Amino acid sequence: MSSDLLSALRAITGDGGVLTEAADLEPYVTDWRGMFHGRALCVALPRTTQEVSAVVRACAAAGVPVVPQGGNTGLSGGATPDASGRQVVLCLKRMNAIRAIDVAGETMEVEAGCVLQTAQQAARARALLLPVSLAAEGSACVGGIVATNAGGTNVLRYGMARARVLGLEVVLADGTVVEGLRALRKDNAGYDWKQWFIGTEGTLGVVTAAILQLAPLPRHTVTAWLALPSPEAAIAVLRAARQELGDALSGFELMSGEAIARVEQHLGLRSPLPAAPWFVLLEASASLGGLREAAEAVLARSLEAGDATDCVLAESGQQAAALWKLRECITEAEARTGKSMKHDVSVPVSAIPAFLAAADPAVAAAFPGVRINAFGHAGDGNIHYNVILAPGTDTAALNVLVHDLVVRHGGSISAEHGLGQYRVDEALRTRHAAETDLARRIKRALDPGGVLNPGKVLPQ
Ligand code: 2HG
Ligand code: ZN
Repeated sequence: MSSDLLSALRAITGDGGVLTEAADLEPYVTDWRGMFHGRALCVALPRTTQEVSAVVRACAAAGVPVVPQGGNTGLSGGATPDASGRQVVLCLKRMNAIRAIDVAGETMEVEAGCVLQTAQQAARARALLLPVSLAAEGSACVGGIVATNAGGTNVLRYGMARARVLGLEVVLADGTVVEGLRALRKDNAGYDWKQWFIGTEGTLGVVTAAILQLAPLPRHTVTAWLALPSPEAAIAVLRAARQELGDALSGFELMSGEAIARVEQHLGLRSPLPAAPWFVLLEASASLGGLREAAEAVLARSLEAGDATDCVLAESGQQAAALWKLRECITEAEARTGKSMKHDVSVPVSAIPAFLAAADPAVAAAFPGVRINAFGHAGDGNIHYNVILAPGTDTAALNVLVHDLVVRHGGSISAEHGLGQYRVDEALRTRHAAETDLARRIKRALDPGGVLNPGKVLPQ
């Protein structure tokens, strides 16, 4: 039976289109952090939408589940197959064309397997900005960015991946290709069905191509690094930045002093300011002038009010990149410190200080010896409240404690990393039953046979 399917998949995908050797499968059956391990019947690498459709149809006919995968940079195990060895990993990397860029319309049509950074560079070469930016952009693929509704560092200004998607091409669980590659800002002709495939992690369909809304490439950028006494102060600085910079404010990252100390210790980088309880990395960009003056006004106001105790403004692109490097290396420094539990949470921006004030002592009291690694995109309410474990930490109890506090502060247990397989149980526990029931009804309607990424987002 499985050899019939393998022959069919080989016939569909041509040379190099099916991998079965254990060594070849390894990079596709484990996530990049090494947290989730699975097995697979094979990896299929189609080259066209028609081949994706044929692969899905063949798998559905054989009753074999399909696990879509792009750059395999997710943090929730959404692209890792289960342990059965029966699932087919459907890797979209060979579908990587940038099909078209419409400069006047500020849109780009791109295939799912195109690396995000490649798409960003192609936009930049035409004086346009593809404003989805995240640490994994050198490997993450556009299809995964869409399918997981990725967030990142400029959501505050440009929204999550969802906000960039104008049109989609999708393969359904029965192999049907749904063609919705329309480059329209306004399209109210019925259900906006593309939303069903954005952020649903390949459980309702396989994204094969997208039309993305680009933005004008700003001519000027300012980047600042501030030392702060507290999260309350950070919210006051954010308010000042919104008043002085308005929509030009594109990034507002909050990092604990411990998070930056770990980056300095493990990666040999240096913060331009001495140790402080908290740091903020603030960025704004615009094409009109006056940006630097506005940023200086934010810093002056913040220093005067005591919300910032020290600050620097980058004097060059190189200095700005060094500041971003400090921020982007926090995940790696955390990994080098020890095993951690990730909590990708969001609360209303104004509730960030109260959430942290409640969570820090509660976690310290219940789990002696753990270290909290709190950082994130405070401008949009997303805190990565990661906890570096001590020997014997009860991780299930830790999740419950943190997530219950998140819910109590009006938050979500996944701001941007999605549920994958990692947070399915916690989502079930913390969401309203009617929300889960609605999701189940949609899953049943679009994938009655359970072909697409079973066990992800919803329990199997
Ligand atoms: C980031 O903001 C990523 O750098 C990773 O979302 C966060 O390591 C994490 O938990
Ligand atoms: Zn993040």
